[in-house]
Amino acid sequence: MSEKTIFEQIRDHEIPATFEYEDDQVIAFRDAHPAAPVHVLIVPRHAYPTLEDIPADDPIQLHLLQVARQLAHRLGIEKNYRLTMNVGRQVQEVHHVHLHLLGGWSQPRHAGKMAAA
Ligand code: DGP
Repeated sequence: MSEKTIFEQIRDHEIPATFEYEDDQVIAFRDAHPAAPVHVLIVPRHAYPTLEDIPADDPIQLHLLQVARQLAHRLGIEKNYRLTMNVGRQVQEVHHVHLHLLGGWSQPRHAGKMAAA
């Protein structure tokens, strides 16, 4: 049997995390190394390694966005937030697909100011 990803261990409550949401398809919890005042990871229960591993017609893709919007409202950041998804071995730290929801800044954070490197 292959080893579980860290996010599967969180899903299965084998390691702790601060959960913000869960349903039968996804879980959402606070990022351990927040890059913004609010930083939540939205993660399919099924451990697809990357977005490219999800079947193109799988509705989980839409569900990730719907949960992100819902959480943005619940966490009070719906006026300004950023969604990011790293895709691929060179850019993902955790090889279990996840959507980052970031927000809560007190100053403007235009995407053009994101680091290019
Ligand atoms: P990415 O680079 O897109 O694969 O982002 C992985 C994120 O996962 C990164 O922002 C830190 C977060 N992370 C890694 N390990 C843990 C953990 O054990 N618990 C939580 N809550 N977050 C983690």
